[in-house]
Amino acid sequence: MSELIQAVINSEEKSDLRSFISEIRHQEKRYLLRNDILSAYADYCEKHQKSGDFILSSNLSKLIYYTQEILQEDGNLCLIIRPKIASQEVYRLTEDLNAEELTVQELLDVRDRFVNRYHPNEGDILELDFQPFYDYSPAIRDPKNIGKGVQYLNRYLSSKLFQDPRQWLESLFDFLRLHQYEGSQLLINGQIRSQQQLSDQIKKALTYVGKLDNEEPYEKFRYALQTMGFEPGWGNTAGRVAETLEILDELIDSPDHQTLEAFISRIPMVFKIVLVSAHGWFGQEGVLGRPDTGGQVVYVLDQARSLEKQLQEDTTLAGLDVLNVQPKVIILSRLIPNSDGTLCNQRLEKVYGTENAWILRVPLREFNPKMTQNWISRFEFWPYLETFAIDSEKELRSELRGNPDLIIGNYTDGNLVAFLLARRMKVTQCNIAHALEKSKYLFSNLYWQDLEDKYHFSLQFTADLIAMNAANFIISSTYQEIVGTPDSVGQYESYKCFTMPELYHVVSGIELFSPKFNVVPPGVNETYYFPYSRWDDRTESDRNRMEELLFTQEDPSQIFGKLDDPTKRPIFSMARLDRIKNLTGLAECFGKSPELQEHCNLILVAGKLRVEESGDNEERDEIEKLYGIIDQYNLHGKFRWLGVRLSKTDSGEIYRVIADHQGIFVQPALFEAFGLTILEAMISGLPTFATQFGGPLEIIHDKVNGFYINPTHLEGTAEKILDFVSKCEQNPNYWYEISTRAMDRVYSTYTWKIHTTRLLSLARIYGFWNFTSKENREDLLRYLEAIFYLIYKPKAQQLLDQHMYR
Ligand code: UDP
Ligand code: LCN
Repeated sequence: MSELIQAVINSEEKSDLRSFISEIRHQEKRYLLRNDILSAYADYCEKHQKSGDFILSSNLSKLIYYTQEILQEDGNLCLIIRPKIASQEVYRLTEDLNAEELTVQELLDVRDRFVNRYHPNEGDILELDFQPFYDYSPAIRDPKNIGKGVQYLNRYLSSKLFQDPRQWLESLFDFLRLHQYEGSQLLINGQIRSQQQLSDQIKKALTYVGKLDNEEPYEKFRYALQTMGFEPGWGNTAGRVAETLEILDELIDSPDHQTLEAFISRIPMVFKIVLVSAHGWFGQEGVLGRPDTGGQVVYVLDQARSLEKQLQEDTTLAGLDVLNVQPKVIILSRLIPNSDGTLCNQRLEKVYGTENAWILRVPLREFNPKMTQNWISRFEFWPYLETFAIDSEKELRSELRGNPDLIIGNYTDGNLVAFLLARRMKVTQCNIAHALEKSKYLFSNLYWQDLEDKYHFSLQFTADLIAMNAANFIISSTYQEIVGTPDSVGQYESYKCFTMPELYHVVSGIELFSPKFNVVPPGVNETYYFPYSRWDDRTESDRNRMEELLFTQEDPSQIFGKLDDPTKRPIFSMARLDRIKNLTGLAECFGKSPELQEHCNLILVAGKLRVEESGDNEERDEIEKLYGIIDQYNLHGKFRWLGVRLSKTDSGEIYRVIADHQGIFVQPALFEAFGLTILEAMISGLPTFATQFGGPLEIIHDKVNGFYINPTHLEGTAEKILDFVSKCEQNPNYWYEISTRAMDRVYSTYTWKIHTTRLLSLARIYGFWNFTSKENREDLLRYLEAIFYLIYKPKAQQLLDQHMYR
């Protein structure tokens, strides 16, 4: 980048740079983000009648394209440049157009100065730097491979195996000896005492099982294998046992990454899993659509079901039915005594459709009953997490009759609890973010002090840093969740370097190139969400009920609006009424386009109809705004708003009924981390128009199996929908083409089966990696504990003190 800047400064483009800077200086904004920069540059080019050539290929245009932020200091500009994904350079451009590169520390000081929180005379600020802890572990080199950690790790491990076979095979042997299920030894017993003996016994066992019929059940030859040193865990039939032993034999003889992955994926080492989703309203009915309760609950429940099924399949295949192994999955959440008619006040609840998956709810200790007896917003939950983890540990041990094999945290609070539990129980920890609030709220770190009363970001971001660094592995739903796109910063990437003025500077908050990151997207529950064309699986009465609810039913208590012409093509959306979900934006887009209104009706399933019924400020604002838009654009007769909380069965059917009417689904969020409703709509066969900001960009291929929209461009969005509608009117096949490709996309890439197979394979490989690498994580974990006790806990105590007086 330095060359690019020099190229601008040392050419005739210098005068353009000077005048562009002068225009920026006249702007009111002193902190410009990428959109501001791009639009200021577009204005500049228009005003100065710059040629297309200049706009497309000048060095200045390139420099502007890569510039993510501009901060105006007194006479200087500070340019934060992102030359490629996951990298950043910072330059100070002086008034006389000299460019000097700034260090991360200098940049953080500039930012502090910008908000008048820079006090060098009062001493240095605490710097958090996690980089040294990653220096001795392998790192991915090419940014395009970020998020493919396990592939990388397998290659790395197998190359080690190749370089120093003796040491690695020793470790593998030690690892194989470790495994037990509730006191019963698995895989190999004490008769095999060395790696060499293992190798010899494998050959013997292979000769033995090779003579058996492939289908011969394991229990028939269990004792013969036992005398050779092999315990249950190799397979349920002679064929499967032979296969597993052969893979191990090959791994010992000629290791490569595929054989390593194939073998480790078969090791029976995960039977009990804990999924932590702490802040609550975690239930199976009557919880969705509330503020703070959306996709995470759906995701965790479906994941629990699918994990149980996969674990059962794996244990059966491994031949562990002889030990009566019963895998167990526990979703750990908080118990809420005043649970508003839901089951959130019940200690144990079985997950529907499972044999041994449970929601275990543990109450918060009673600090101030006004708080702890009730639902607490996720932004206020921080003081209760440590004691919740301590109490949960006891409950989990008694429910599981021991420790789990894997703990998965969800969202910041669940991830912190997972860290505390995993540390105490010495178990593999996996993190799932769902949504990192830091990038969702603009300038949330820079102005954290002003936002503290409402959001307590000092606690949240500290907890994020602790949990994401502590995790053995992290799964993300998309690549861009980790490192964004060429022109936008990723959610994890935003933790790389930032200031919390007067609290700390984060110099290196996370190693984005670490193999701990893995993209493993979620699936969709295929029991409830399936193609509209599967007529035999649909229930006619449900269909009729949803048809009426959507188009004709009159019930002012939960339905607003009456359609003049219910046969018009429906535009459908369903989301919580959060500002960021932007349903009001969709209503406005519809309101501003008479042509769209001529062809379509707009139908929303969203929140509540009345401000008085909502306990959430943001929801109340959105309700009022929606009524305002309906009146302003006179949408009466073309618009329906259902303030209903649908059961799963109904929500599945509602998408299909919209598809029966050849409707479309629109997801207009200002930012969406992933977007489960998009999968639900697509698998039902609905052509889907989704925001281009966030995860949907990876789910949909524009104009192939769905469409992108820019929800901040209302006219553009309306045009895109209209274009689709008119194509469908000209060619009735068009709707079916997109619909079919949408369904195919979900089935090929977004199923829970794919998700859990991958997740369990990760759990095994990271378990093995921790063991064999003898990677000393203790120093990192001690550093994280120091942050927890010295920064997090005092802040949490302050918040608790405030809660005591509520
Ligand atoms: N949902 C629902 N009723 C509502 C709103 C949403 O059942 O009124 C469900 C929806 O079907 C989806 C989930 O809640 O399964 C929302 O997940 P998504 O990932 O789209 O967004 P989030 O709410 O997590 O941000
Ligand atoms: C949270 C979100 O905001 C959504 O984008 C995701 O789909 C959901 O969690 C599940 O991960």
